[in-house]
Amino acid sequence: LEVEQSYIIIKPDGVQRGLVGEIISRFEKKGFLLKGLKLFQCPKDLAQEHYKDLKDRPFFPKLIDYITSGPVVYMAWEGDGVVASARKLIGATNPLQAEPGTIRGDLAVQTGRNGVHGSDSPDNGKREIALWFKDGKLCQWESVQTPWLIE
Ligand code: DAT
Ligand code: MG
Repeated sequence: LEVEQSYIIIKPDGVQRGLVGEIISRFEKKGFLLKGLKLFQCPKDLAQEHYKDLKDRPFFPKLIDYITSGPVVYMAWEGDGVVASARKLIGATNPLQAEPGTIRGDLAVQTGRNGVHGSDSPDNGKREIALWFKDGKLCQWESVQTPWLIE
């Protein structure tokens, strides 16, 4: 049986603002399993492919400029229900509407600088992980915490 995975990006503003540890910490402490991670400057063509569903939106060029403007940290996180749960941990797209306690609710003020990306469906999780982890290699490991998180 396949375990669900979500693709998460700490966007350039999150890296520049020194929030990498804070953001990773939210997913770690929740109890999801980190299966892949890289600090990386995203080229334009990859950004365009990643956000291809938004290519006709007026903000698309600015979104591509932003996501390629500096290094990002990208990750694959695993666990039952991780996609929907990560979206809740991240909060609403507009940080001013995001609930306190969420990453965007606590750490950001503008949609165009909302700090973090999370897959919106398990299928997109798969698609995005395949797109960014080109060699297809995630780290295969088990955490000693798992028996204390999952009965
Ligand atoms: P999310 O990142 O919450 O999944 P999305 O997939 O609809 O949101 O959009 C991707 C990113 O594009 C989003 O994080 C920020 C930017 N964006 C979305 N809607 C926008 C808008 N109306 N104006 C400016 N940027 C926007
Ligand atoms: Mg989205």
